[in-house]
Amino acid sequence: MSPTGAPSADPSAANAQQGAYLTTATGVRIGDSDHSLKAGPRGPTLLSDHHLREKIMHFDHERIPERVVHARGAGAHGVFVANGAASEVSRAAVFGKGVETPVFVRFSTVLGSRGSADTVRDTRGFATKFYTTEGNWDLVGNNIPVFFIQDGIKFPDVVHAAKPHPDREIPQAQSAHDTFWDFVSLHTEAQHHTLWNMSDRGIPRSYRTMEGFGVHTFRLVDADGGTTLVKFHWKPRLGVHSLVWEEAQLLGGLDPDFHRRDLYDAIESGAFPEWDLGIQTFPDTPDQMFEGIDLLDSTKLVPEELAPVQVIGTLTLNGNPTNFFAESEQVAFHTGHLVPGIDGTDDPLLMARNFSYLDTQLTRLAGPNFNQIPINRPHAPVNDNHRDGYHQQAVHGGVAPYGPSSLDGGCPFVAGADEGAFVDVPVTVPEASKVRENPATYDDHFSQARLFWTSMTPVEQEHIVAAYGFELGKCYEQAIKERQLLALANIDDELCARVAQGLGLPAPERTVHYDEPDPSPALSQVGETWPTDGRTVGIVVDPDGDLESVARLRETLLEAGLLPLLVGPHGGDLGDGLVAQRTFATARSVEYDAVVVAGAAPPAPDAVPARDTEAGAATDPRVELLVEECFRHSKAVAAVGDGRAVLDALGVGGAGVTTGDTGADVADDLLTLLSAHRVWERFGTTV
Ligand code: HDD
Repeated sequence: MSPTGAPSADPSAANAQQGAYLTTATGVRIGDSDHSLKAGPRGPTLLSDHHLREKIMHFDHERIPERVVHARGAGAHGVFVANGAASEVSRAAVFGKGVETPVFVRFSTVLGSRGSADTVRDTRGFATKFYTTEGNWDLVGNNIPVFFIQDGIKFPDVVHAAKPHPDREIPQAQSAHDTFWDFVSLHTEAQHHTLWNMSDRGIPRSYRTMEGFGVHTFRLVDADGGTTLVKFHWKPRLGVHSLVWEEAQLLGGLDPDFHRRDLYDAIESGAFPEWDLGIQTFPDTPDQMFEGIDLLDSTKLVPEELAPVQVIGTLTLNGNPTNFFAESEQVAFHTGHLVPGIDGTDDPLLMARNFSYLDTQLTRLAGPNFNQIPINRPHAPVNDNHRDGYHQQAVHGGVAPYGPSSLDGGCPFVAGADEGAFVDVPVTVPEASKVRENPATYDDHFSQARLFWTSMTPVEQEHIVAAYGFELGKCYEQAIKERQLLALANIDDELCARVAQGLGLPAPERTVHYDEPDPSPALSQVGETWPTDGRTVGIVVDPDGDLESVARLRETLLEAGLLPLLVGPHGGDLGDGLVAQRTFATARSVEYDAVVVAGAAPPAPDAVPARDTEAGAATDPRVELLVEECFRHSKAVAAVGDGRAVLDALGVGGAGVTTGDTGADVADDLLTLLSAHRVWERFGTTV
């Protein structure tokens, strides 16, 4: 069991940590693990020290290769409960009404190494392993519904272009460099995915506030063999929210583990993250097209306005890993891990993935037996005829690991469909010659990028323009910037002109023409309100101020499911039983969704250098920075009592700023502001 009482991999299964005494790997108790065996206290170390040899040998080999992509990530245990809505279109047991299936989910960035920062601009992985009664099903998705390439044969190209430059191995975990923009500007089918990366989706607020997508079209099979094409969507119950770019950059230094910490803390505190799983369904027609959209082209999405997402169940993450390496690092996902009732399609991207995910584990987990590692073990009984290989854990009985066999009672037997066998759908393959070609529908690289752009509100468009300005501004090669501007011209002339202006380059003319797509308002993150559970509020406390008001505000926020953190001029007791969780020295705005200045905040003794304000009585400069940053990042700002003078001195006011005599006066406003995530109008654009 994990510390939260939720299910996790059983450590005893790995024969680890049994008994109270320190032992060698072979179970011999050890009397001294701190001193090597030497010829006298100052003499040479003896080769006969078998414990030293074993301890150092094992340490020397602790590291395994990181994932070739998605190296940086964090996982959690949970449960998926189906509502039965998918049973009509799939016979999979996991979709049966009320069926509860244990899951392990791993979120990740794509580009960075294992130790890189969480908040970089990148696509996020959202991979789910369902331990169903019929075997493991892995839904290996991303937080962006489209991909850079249409054919998996180009995966090494896009990854080589996006990873750090091979000569200096910089920049780490960034797409803001020449080789990335060189590739995507030459290879224009990547423009749709790239536009999503440049939008707020590229810098999520939290793993808990990301959508997830299966990306490809999958094929569901019902009890009678009937088929339906589907796309999978994960919808976060807390809504889709993002950081702003400056926050993301600051967090890269101030808290590179921001997303990992957020996920762990939320689960630990019982604020279990939840997502609804939904499907868009399409008739399984021979052409596999829907409303003119090629369902086998993973650079295209199907707008929700054309095919609504139907909820088929809910995922709750309720258990943190007990051991990061054993679970989050060793978990191995594979798009070919399918169960009866869920099948793939001929999307050439998916086909290549079906090869790649098995193959990569041979290097990463050093052999073909990775499904025997505790986190990967199916909960369904396993009776395969695979034998031997590195790290074999099983002691197989019998003499006939082959079939057909007349020994061992002919066991194991193959099952029929009515006994739960995976039956391949007899899809008709069109008569064709072998070719290295794309269908003509794959030639449209821009219409859906434009669809995304025109679906954004002005404030979201502003963020996109700024993101391109940053990324291309980091490139050195003029020709690459110019080529990318041409791609932008083919998406939208205003987008192109605004980015070009920032780069100091002329905006090129559009060269590709296509029908104007209808916008999809469902793609925007702005305009709705969401639950505020788990939102973090920094409360700046003056130990000489109205502590009763602070205590009541803290209580109200806790009761509303938020996480109020008291920020004091010093650590420890602030008076009236209030204890500082942060100090002026350790607090920084990026940790909070809102800030409350609950009293005067004169410079603490460790403040250097204090800045005089017009009001004469200087505020601690770190509190000024806290307020200024929260304001600049369009977060809710509140002031109570003498805290109002701090805001006045800084000129902080207007939309999203609430003040009062006591905490009780600002609590409701704060909750309303937080439910909209940002004070959108403060970004300077009408939304
Ligand atoms: Fe992939 C890892 C998602 C295309 C090859 N991929 C990986 C992970 C996610 C995705 C979430 C991390 C899994 C984990 O947490 O362990 N990948 C995607 C999506 C794609 C996609 C949504 C397009 C729709 N991937 C893709 C292609 C290929 C790969 C086209 C190769 C042809 N992906 C891999 C891999 C990785 C991987 C090399 C690295 C580590 C691993 O598999 O286990 O096999």
